Amino acid sequence: MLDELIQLTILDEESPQSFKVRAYEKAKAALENHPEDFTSLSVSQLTKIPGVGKATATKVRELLDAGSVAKLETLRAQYPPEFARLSRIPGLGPKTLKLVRGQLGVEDLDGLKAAIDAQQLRTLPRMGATSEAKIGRAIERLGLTGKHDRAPAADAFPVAEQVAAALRALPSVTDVLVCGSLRRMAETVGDVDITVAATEPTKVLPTIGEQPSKLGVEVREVLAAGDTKMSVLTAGGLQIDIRVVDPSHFGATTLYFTGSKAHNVALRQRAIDRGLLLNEYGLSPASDPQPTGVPQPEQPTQTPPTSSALAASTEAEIYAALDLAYIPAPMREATGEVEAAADGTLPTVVQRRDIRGDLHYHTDRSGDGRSSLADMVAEAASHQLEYLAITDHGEDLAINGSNRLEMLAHRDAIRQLQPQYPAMTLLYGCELNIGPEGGLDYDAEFRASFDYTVASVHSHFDLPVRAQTARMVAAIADPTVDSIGHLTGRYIGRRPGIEIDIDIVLEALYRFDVALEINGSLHRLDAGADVVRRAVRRGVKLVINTDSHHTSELGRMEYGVLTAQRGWAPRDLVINTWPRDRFLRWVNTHRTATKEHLTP
Ligand code: DGT
Ligand code: CA
Ligand code: CA
Ligand code: ZN
Repeated sequence: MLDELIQLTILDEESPQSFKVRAYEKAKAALENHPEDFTSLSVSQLTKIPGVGKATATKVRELLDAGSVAKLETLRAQYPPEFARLSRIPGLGPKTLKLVRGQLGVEDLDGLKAAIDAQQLRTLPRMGATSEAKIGRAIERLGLTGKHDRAPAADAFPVAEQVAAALRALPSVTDVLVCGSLRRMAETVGDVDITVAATEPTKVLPTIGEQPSKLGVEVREVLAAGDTKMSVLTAGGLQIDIRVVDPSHFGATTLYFTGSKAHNVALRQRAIDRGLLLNEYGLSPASDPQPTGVPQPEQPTQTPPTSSALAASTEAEIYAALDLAYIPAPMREATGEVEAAADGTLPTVVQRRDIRGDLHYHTDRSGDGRSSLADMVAEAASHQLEYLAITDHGEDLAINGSNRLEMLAHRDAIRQLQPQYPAMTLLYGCELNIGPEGGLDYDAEFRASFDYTVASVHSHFDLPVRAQTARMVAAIADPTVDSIGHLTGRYIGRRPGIEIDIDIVLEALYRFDVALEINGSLHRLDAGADVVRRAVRRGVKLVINTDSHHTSELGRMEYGVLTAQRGWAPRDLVINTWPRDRFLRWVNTHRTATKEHLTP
């Protein structure tokens, strides 16, 4: 609710810096950091939380009590999702958006595209042909298509997880799984698909009945409602499809609704080749061929669950019955996984439980970090990590970076904390900034004094491909760089990221033995699965990180791992699955080579 309120208030006040916006943002951070459940607090109790003002407290209470907020409803009426969504496009600030709407009558993406095609944007104050072209290119590169825009995974995941949790609490429900493209870890999704197993499948959805808010999210519209199927549109404009089935064929249904469609087709063909029938109810023997021309009495197109099913309750038994290795959901895109699962060449992809360290991790030493060193380290320890690189920003990142003296003091603090954590090795690290020509922070000698570094792009997103590639290669070739963070700097659905010649960059990573990060932030998922798959083919080392800036962000590791699976990343190529000794040996070799390189 607060995120949406902030977004719409920025539009309304025409500035992300307005007093109201800042108050909401401050309150949001305060509530997120509040250690206790605040849902039963009164308005006056809420305002006692430092950072929460009266206006926000009232709205939070209103939402908790009434399920909606009047102010937000008013803003929504003024700025419908099709319009509000335009503010994601780089170059379209709230002031420009107001003009685009007021003077050109643009209400949605199609209108905006038409205005660009008609060269109308350049006629507005403070705009020109260059900024018009830039906006046009951003729309193209973000893959925005129209009203039925796909939602970034970062928007869909929290909603899906909330609804799944609400469904889990309903009577007779035994299992809930988010399926579809979200389970396959696609970067953007058309809609959310959720499969529910229940001992009394027809009794679950009717209990929601007239109160769709029981789904745990704000519902704008119920699109369809039956006993075992339901589709709703959330206030944020996301469609959610729900199906409820008997636990006896839950696996067959989740397999079907996870897709992809092309993967399903390949599986069904394999079943047919073996005289079997695969559908959303299970894998069963195909019925004997009927003589043609004879009318077939009540032959249902979809076989209901029968005792003849060979496999139906779990996905694993269906794959096994088709003589296939189990295929993790993110790999189900019909890009060779069925063939590989059949001939035993499917790679053993990395799993969450294989991860032993996090190598991109911030504290409030960084301007954008929100938890202390002590808290961040304690949180990592509670996740049983064996090694942790604390990589606060280098000095070139203007407001967020640290100078040498600050870094050295930080190193002392890290060293002092180490004895408390005998089971976890703390590395004094740094997130270096890759400058427009590949330059890095501090000087080589100071950079060599870190235990570990990750270098990333945080600026100059618009250079031409050749310049970006050269910039990246220069950073990779620098002997003080151990890994490259969030390769393109993209923000899915919001900022396209740099354009590079990926083959050249992968070749450089391989040659210089620099690891490529898979950043687990849902906004980034960078390097993305396609790049990861190419990196794997080239033998480039990988590292999966959370890039946490707060103790609540360690769960991102899961999304990073799923992205790695989607890129077919084998466990052994991921350096933070290695046992501590092996990992430290690799880092030390890297750092020693660095120091030798620096000694004339
Ligand atoms: P999306 O929602 O566009 O991001 O992509 P999906 O893959 O989630 O697609 P969706 O929501 O239309 O359908 C969910 C799954 O249901 C899909 O991955 C596979 C299955 N499915 C849907 N329609 C068909 C179909 O016509 N044939 C087959 N074999 N499977 C289908
Ligand atoms: Ca879907
Ligand atoms: Ca769907
Ligand atoms: Zn970072």
